[in-house]
Amino acid sequence: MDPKKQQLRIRYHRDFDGMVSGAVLAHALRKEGENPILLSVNYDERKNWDSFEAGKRFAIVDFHFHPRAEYWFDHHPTTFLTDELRAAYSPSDRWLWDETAPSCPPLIIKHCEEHLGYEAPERFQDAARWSDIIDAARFESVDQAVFGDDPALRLMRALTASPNPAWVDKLATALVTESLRDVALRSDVEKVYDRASRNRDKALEQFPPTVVWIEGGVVFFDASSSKVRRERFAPFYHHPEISYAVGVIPTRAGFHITCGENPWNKPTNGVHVGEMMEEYGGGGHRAVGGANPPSLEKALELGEEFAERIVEHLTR
Ligand SMILES: [Mn+2]
Repeated sequence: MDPKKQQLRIRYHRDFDGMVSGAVLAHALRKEGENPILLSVNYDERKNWDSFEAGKRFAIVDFHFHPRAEYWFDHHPTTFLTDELRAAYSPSDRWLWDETAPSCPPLIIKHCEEHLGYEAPERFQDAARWSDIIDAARFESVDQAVFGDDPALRLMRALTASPNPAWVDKLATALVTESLRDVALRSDVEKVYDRASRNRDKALEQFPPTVVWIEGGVVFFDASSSKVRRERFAPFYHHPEISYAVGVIPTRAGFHITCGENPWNKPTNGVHVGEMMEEYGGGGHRAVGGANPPSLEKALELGEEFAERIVEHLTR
């Protein structure tokens, strides 16, 4: 490695597929003489996106496009923060966006194989398969999603109780050279996983009293209290017969309407959640979306209206 060359910083989205994406790219770039450092990205950093990592050499994976990124890979449809940024992107041997990809690591592996002559070890193929399952909620059952304890699922769960971002950087760095199993067996991971599992149990317990009504394949819940812990799949765990869960949850700044389709009981005549949410100033994908009304009162009113509209659609 050229000693005068700055160390490349791989900035990754702080979730399972983002962490694996960072590890894969770091491993692939070793052949190019790089010895990258892995650092997760904060959503807050989007505020001064123009000056992001100014004067540094960096790559971004599983997060917003940046024109100064030496390497950039993402699969999020919302990756471009402005139209100018959208116009600055075209696929190259260092950049790739594929919004049809269920998760980011498989696209990095394929791209590095095609453009860098990289050969990904089996442990990354394994991690990439799990990334697709986790990011696209392709779990075989709600039980696997909530209680699954394969190494990948233990890491996914542990991330929900991560003590600080530096800890996640440590795990991502370990994944450059170790398998999911080895990393999942670390004693610090076990400890955090146990704490995360207790949080999950508490969240499952706290869900039923938040239910406002269940009707026509839809549950509407009010989890706006900051005392209620949240488990994304709790509605489908408690009510496997429903097709949609609509609820109100707190955010740092206010309140959020969330709507998700039940991955294990998909309706035959479903709605496009993201497009419907656009009518409420929000957005999302076909199966999941959300919006941020200005007040709790508004969130509850519009959330309930949203849920009623789905009932009408499903039962008509
Ligand atoms: Mn991600």
